[in-house]
Amino acid sequence: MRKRTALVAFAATLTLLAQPAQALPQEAPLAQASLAAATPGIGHDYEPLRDAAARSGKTFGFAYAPHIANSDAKYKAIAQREFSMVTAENNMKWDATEPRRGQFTFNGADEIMSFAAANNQKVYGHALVWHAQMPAWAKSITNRDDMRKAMNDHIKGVAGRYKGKIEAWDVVNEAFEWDGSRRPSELQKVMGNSWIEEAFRTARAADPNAKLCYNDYSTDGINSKSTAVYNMVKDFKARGVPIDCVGFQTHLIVGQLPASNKQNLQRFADLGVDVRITELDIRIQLPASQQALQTHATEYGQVVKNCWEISRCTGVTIWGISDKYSWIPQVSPGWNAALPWNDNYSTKPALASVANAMGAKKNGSSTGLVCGISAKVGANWSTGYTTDIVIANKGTTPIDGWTLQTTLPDGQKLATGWSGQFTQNGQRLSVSNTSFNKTIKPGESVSFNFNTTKNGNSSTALRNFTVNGQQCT
Ligand code: G2I
Repeated sequence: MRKRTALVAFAATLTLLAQPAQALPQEAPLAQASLAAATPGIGHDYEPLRDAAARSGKTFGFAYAPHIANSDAKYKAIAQREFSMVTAENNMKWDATEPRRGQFTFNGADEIMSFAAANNQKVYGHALVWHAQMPAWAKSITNRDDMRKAMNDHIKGVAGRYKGKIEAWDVVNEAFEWDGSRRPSELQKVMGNSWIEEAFRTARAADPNAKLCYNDYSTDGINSKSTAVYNMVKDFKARGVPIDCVGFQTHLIVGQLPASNKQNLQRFADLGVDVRITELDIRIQLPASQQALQTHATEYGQVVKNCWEISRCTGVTIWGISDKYSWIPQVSPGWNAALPWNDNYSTKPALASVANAMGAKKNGSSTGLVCGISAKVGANWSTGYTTDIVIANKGTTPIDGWTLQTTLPDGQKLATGWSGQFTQNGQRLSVSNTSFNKTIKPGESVSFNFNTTKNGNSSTALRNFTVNGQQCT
């Protein structure tokens, strides 16, 4: 039994008020939430990288494949813990969402939206119009007006469905060649130069709140291709074509990060658009040497630093989590080791490099915050339950003001809380101190409780606890 303090006694008195109005079952089952169990195998002891990114006003994202999360608990745990933004690796593309003309299929895309909502993550939409993963029926259109209709109907169908819920859309992906000419795709050949701006105008009308981006690869330094994109963005801004952002995929080969990367991002930002690293990975020839892994780490850190030093850079998205599922070996046999987590989820030096570039704190060390959390289910009835939480200060300095965060099971809603200030955003619940339980002295603890409405989901297992952005031991 935890040592009781005056504060706990006070909170315990309030607990008596916390009984739900509904009739209680005879015996309330007890459940323990253990943080260690909630985040298996993350491979490092930094705070969640999303929390570090948030302190700089940035997001840290990843390319998400729902079928992997459904079969791999470590992938899912890292996906939930580390990232504040989700990009669909494949599920929002044209072939996935409109495999037959006019017949939209949103199963995978919807799954991504609900995963992101449950984990309080933003969604980066990828991609409305792209020459690859364009369904055969669309590729075979040869009439200009018909192609325009197909493209615009597709944009309206997909962007319209998720209107108001997408942070930013890659409206057009990969429309340029390395020499700065337009890629001779079916879109370009059938519609001519105006198709890109038409796509942006249609997207703006379909979802006026989403930021609209152009996204491409090998545009990471100043070169002919990035300059062609730059000139297009400049022209769009001058003529009032709606464009808000440019994505730099940043699929790199180790040792080849362009020296002009930051300068290139900055010149786009100076045009008045946001910039983002949208698909970062850095491939290495296998087996990866120690030296290659060091360069890999340095370059990962440098890319994050470059973004962090540009106020209009909204953040960094990495193209996957573990090498195990990376797209690289399919297209470049003999190459991989491209991500911060390897096949068995140990981390490479790149992870620490990214964490340090973001200013991430090691759990419990940098701020002196050493805490323990106990979460118990008190009353549990058919439509709701009470959770009693105790935060203990296990360190040597007082915790002066606290915010606890946790994730409620899907669909559940906070009903009423006691002895704290409660807010819910998606499934993420934040509880901050009141004036009377602000300070937790070393060796002492505070407690509070709240009722949750189940909304048909009987789970009582809360996940991903943090206090002041840090996990507790
Ligand atoms: O190619 C790397 C990326 C370049 N920028 C745009 C991104 O959208 C692109 O992502 C990749 C996905 O990571 C792959 O997962 O796009 C590929 C297709 O162009 C994706 O690969 C495809 C496979 O080629 C298919 O065989 C497979 O059916 O993924 C499909 C769905 O799993």
